[in-house]
Amino acid sequence: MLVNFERINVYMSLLQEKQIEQIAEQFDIRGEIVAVERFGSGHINDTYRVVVQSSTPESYLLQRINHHIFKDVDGLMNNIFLVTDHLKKVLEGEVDEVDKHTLTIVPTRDQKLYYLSDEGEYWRVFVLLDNTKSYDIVETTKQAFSGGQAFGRFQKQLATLDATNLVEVLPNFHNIDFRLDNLRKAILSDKGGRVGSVSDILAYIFARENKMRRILVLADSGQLPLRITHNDTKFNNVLLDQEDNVQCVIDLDTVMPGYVAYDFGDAIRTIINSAAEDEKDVANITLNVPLFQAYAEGYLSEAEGFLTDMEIDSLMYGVLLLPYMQAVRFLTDYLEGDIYYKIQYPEHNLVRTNAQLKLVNELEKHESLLTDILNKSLAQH
Ligand code: GN1
Ligand code: MG
Repeated sequence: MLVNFERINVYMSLLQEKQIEQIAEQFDIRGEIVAVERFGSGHINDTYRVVVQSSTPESYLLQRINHHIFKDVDGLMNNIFLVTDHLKKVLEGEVDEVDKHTLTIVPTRDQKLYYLSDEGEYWRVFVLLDNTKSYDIVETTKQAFSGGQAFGRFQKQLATLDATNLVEVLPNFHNIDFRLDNLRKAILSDKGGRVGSVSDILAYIFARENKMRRILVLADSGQLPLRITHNDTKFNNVLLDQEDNVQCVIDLDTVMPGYVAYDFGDAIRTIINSAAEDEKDVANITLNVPLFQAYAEGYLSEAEGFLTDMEIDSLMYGVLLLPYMQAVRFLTDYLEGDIYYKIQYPEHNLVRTNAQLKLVNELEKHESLLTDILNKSLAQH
């Protein structure tokens, strides 16, 4: 299902459009801007495509950064600059057109990485990588393999960048203790008056608390190295070319120090799911095992050389943890009255929670099968 990066038909008044065009004009964009239109399917930032006159070779992506979530915009943009700059250096000599394989920040006319408007909003521009595809739901093993290669290569390329140069943009982002504490706080304050209606879900979540702490336990005892990870490895954050080969990893907002199993698990969360992240009918949520195998093979073909044995063992923990953590996050937002994720209807966060927990359930049932597949993929290398 090719959904993302098509024009999303959201109404924009002419006034809004004019204002956003004026913002776009603050940036070092080549060519005359003729329009801006809504773009993409992110839950956090607002994204627009900047249409420039047809003779201009590049297209652009304008984003309003959600600074209620990303409070340190300066640190965030500096991270993205360091990461893309490093990737470009690594890619030199490896590929012909470096700028097609990594994001490029377009600075403001006064050479800043972002623009702060009079209204106190933060904006940035990237070169839009045309002629690429991204998928919300994976369709073929070739796509899954490419996705695995993309994130494996991304981690490998960043292994030579000093992690201490990056700020932790969202502290504790994938720390399950932190996420469960937030859920407990949301239960206590019950702002949305919804706690009574989700007691079964809460029981299911808290029954798995200890099992889901396995990565933290390993990390706290120094058994897992801290690396630079992407931290939002949804499959639609990989751009593929027309033949479904890897082209570029996008959405670098959460690139920061982390553990490899988090990236592996978050990717599998979307890849192995036969349905959407917010599927309403949980009966439709089943595991697509061949896609899991293809992603694992693609990932290990790039990453095996630098992973420790313990990191390899931790990958399966990440597979169970990430959908679980995502359910905890969606449910917390539901109980807090939907203040974090964009929603399309009132129960959206609850639907998302149930969909993720159904996935956890399926993954638990097939844990040994998936572990065997991982081990077989390893044996091939
Ligand atoms: C958010 O940027 P976007 O919409 O892809 C979220 C991720 C979640 C994801 C769930 C900064 O990502 O952590 O996995 O939604 N990003 C942030 O779809 O919270
Ligand atoms: Mg994101």
